[in-house]
Amino acid sequence: MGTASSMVDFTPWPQDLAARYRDAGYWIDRPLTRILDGQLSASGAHEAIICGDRRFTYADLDALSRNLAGRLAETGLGHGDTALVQLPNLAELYIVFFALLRIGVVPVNALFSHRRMEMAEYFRQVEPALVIGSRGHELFRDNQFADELRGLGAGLLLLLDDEDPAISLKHWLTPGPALPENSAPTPPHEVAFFQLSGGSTGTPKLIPRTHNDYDYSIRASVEICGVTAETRFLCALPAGHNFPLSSPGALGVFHAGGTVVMAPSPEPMTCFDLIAAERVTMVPLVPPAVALWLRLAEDDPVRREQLASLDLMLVGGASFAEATARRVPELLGCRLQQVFGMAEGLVNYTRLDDPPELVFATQGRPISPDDEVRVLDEAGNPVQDGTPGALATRGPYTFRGYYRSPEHNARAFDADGFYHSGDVVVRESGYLRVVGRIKDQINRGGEKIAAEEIENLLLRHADITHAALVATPDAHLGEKSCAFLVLRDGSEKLGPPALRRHLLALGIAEYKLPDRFRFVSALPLTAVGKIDKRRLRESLVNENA
Ligand code: OOB
Repeated sequence: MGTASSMVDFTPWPQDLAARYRDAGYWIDRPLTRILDGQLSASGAHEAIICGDRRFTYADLDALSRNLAGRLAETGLGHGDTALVQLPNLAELYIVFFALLRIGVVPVNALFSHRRMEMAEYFRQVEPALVIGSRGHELFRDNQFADELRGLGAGLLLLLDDEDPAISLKHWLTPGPALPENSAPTPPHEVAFFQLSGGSTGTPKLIPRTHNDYDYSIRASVEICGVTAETRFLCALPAGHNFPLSSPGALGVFHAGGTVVMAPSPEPMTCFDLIAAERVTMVPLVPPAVALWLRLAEDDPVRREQLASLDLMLVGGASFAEATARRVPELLGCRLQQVFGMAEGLVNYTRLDDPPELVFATQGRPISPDDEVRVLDEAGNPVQDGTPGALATRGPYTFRGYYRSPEHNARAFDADGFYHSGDVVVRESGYLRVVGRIKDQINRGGEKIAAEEIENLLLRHADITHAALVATPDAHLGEKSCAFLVLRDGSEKLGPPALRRHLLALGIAEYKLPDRFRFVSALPLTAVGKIDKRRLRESLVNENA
């Protein structure tokens, strides 16, 4: 268990920059829990979360998170401790988040689509004292995985919907021991929680986010996106992801005193019904979901009328075609705001008063005047505006290092502390367009897949000697993944079902399964002997032509 003096380690900002961010009023040295505290006096009775037929006021959200915090503190959990949390899109996700922040326990919010491989990896990295999951997830349906985690040192394991009160999260949310006087969030300049990196490496990386940096990105996003107490925000993307959490996200909505309406997924039928029933005004979506919404609205004028209250759609996470962007206001009757962000920090928005050509054709400009963005050529020199180059950035809410990953950090950051995101962008008059990618990642409709992670797992198959995962264009998802494989001489032919079974048995999330497989006698190499992924991608495009 943690002690008051222990802290979760992270790479801090240099003193001079930290001072600048404080002087400019970005870092205000308040914990993220003040997002709730701020609402209580003003609007405790106002609805904070609508989740199915359950409605939670700000007073409820406060009380429930205090109940849980009090019970957790009683077990000795506190500063220096971490938690691994995996919950679906339910109010409990926010309640647990605030409860943990209150007592200075640092959570990782795993995605609900994550399976054994991802959960075990996050567990290994943060060594959590507490795990919170759901019986609704295959991993926790029986007790095997839970027992394994206990064996590995998880002192406390709570499950959302368990019958045994000793481990039922529902029970832990009921009033119990009061929150001890001396319990408090971690200091504002220290780690509040971990964000998940989309990643491009063999193992998923964690991003320490401090109260100060995250809180600033939330407050500024609220301004930029016009969130108010009247905002009714539909959370249909995975709620722990940086986009629906903080850009401006549910936390931005709580900051402004508005209402978050939970949806299980962005599936349009359910979402349209929710929008009509709850008079939703704002929604963040990834491009493939927008395409589905457009199709439903176009096919069915009655459905389209359900969107009457919708005022603003934020679209981000993956490339969004200009032609599709233009159809959003036309067909859905709402305004559009493009978002180009990353869990590592930097978030760009088109502004609500921008002319249409910027809103439709760019991914916006950074939140902060102190977001420093460099667009670099292959030698690392700045390119002219209008020329594509690699994005590098530092600023008041862009992290300075992945958790316990010195080798990867040495590559991801340059000597000036700029984070190289692996995106290729074009900058004009301060606005960015995302035009490509140099990181070895597939962006499958906003869900990120690190090629190396999947390649390593494919290579664990006894019959596979070489593996390369590449992106292939897809009309619906933007990109899908294709695995090129070289099989051991004389091995039996391996079909896609057997390969998928192999990967699923290793416990990876289903979205990471290659959509296609191609068998080749050798992988093409570049002049320096690296796998020539460009050639592999081109061979797929030619195949489709
Ligand atoms: C968001 O965060 P992540 O961490 O899942 O992914 C970040 C990466 C970016 O580096 C970029 O490659 C891609 O996702 N991306 C976009 C994009 N927005 C993100 N690529 C093209 N166009 C866009 N608009 O995806 C995220 C975090 C906060 C807000 C919004 C998205």
